Amino acid sequence: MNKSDKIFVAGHRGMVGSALIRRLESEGFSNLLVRDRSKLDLRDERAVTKFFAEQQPAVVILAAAKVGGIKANNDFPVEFLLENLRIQNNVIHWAYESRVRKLLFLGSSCIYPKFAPQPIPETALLSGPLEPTNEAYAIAKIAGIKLCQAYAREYGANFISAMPTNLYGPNDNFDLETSHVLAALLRKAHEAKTRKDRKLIVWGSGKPRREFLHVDDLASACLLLLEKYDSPEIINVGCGEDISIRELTELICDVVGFDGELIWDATKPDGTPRKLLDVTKLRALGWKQSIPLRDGIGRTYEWFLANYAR
Ligand code: GFB
Repeated sequence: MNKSDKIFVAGHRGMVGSALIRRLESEGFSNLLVRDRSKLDLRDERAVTKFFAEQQPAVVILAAAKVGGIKANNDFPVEFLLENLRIQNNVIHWAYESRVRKLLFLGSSCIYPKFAPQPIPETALLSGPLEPTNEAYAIAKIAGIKLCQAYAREYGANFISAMPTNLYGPNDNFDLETSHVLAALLRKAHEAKTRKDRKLIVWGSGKPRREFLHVDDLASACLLLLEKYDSPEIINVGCGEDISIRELTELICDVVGFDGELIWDATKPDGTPRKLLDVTKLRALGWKQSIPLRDGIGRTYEWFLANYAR
C-alpha cells in the first residue's frame, strides 16, 4: 500500500475501526476515508452505491458490523443476521464494482464449529455444527467470507478475510446487557469496588475458555495482512493462548482492586466451551502479539476510567 492510497475504513467509530484509524495514522497513511453512520448507512444499498461511485477508494477495510456479547447474540438473531448480511453485501459488492484494489473483511472466531479441534485451524471452517448462541452472527460472517472468496475466484478480486479472536480495548462496549465478557467484568468489578459490595455476579460456570487479543494488536496484524497477504483463504488472528472465564475474572478483579466473592449465575449461558485459534499461518508471516493480557486489561481500565466511568 502507498501512504497516499485512499483507504475507506468502514466502521471507524467502533472498537476495531478506531484502532485501525489510530494505527494507519501512526504509520503515516494520510488519505483515510470515513463516514459517520448518520451520513452513510451501510445497510442502504443506494447510499453505498453512490458513496463508492463518488469516492472511488483504493483499499477498503470492512470493520463495520453489528456485534455484541453472548446475550445480545442469543436474544437478537434476526438483527445480527440481517444487518450484517446487508452491510457486507453492499460494501463487498460495490467495492468490486468500483474496482477497489484490495479489501479486508473482518470475520470472527465464532465462525468455527462449536466442537472444533483446539487450537482451531482455518481448515475447520464448515466442518461441523455451530454454537447456537451465536449461530446467526456466525452464518452472516461465513457468508461474508464466501462472498469475498467468490469475487476472488470468479473475478480475480484481491479480497482477503481475517478471523480475529475475542477482542477488547478502548472504545469497547461497556453496556452490561450487550457487551462481551471482558468489558462487562471490568465495569462490574469497578462498580462493585466503588459501591463497596462484597459480591460480584459473573455469568455462567466460569469454565469456558477464551483467547483475548488487544484491539491495537489486531490493528497491527491487519496492516501486515494488507501489506503481505493476498490469498482468499481465511487467516486467524489471535495470540495463541487462552484462559478460563474464572481466571479472567480473577485477573480483572486484581487489576481493578476488587477482592469480594464471585457468584456464578448458572441461568446465563456458557456458550462454546473453548475457542483458541491456531495462529501458525499468521506467525509464519512474522507477526506476534505485543500487548500481554494483564497490561492490556490495565490499559483498558485506564481508558474506561477516563472515558466511561466519569
Ligand atoms: O464475551 P462473551 O459475551 O462471548 O462471553 P462469547 C464469553 C463467556 O463469558 C461466556 C461469560 O461463557 C459468558 O457466559 N461471562 C461471564 C460473561 N460474565 C459475563 C458478563 O457479564 N457478560 C458477558 N457478555 N459474558 C461471542 C459471540 O461469544 O464472542 C459473538 O456471541 C462474537 O458472536 C464474540 O463472536 C467474539 O465468546 O461466548
